[in-house]
Amino acid sequence: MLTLAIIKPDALEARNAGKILAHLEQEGFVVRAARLLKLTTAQAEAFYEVHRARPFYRSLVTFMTSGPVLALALERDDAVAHLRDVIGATDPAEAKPGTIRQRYGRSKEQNAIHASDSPDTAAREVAFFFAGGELRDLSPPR
Ligand code: 3AN
Repeated sequence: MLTLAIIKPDALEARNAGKILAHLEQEGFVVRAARLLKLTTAQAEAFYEVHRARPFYRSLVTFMTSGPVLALALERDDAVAHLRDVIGATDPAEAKPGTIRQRYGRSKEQNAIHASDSPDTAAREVAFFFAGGELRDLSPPR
């Protein structure tokens, strides 16, 4: 099963991307696709469309376009639920010890990493960043 993670601009700026990726691999996730990109305003608005009515929407779009992000398609058993556990609560101050957001998040907005919140969302979000052919073939190396 696949899910989508995004290492956010705050974590890349702090050079925490490698530590976060190591944490994810340690948790059994396999990287099926990865892309470093700077989101356009239109892309960030579309990605966070469900939050359009929320008071933090404009600020979130501004933050998510403030620097590069690293989008990751990750595979594991029960990937969606497990990744939500590994990242921790939205607010790093409330995230359990040892979670990625507790370790690397700065604030409720600048919280280091995004993870899809349901299997349906994961399918949509993986497709937002990656075409089917870009997902790495998991067959053993020849
Ligand atoms: P999560 O990322 O834990 O699923 P959501 O989906 O409620 O949380 O929010 C999406 C993103 O919006 C969060 N990752 C965070 O960057 C930002 N956000 C959520 N709540 C707030 C808030 N109260 N103030 C500022 N930013 C927020």
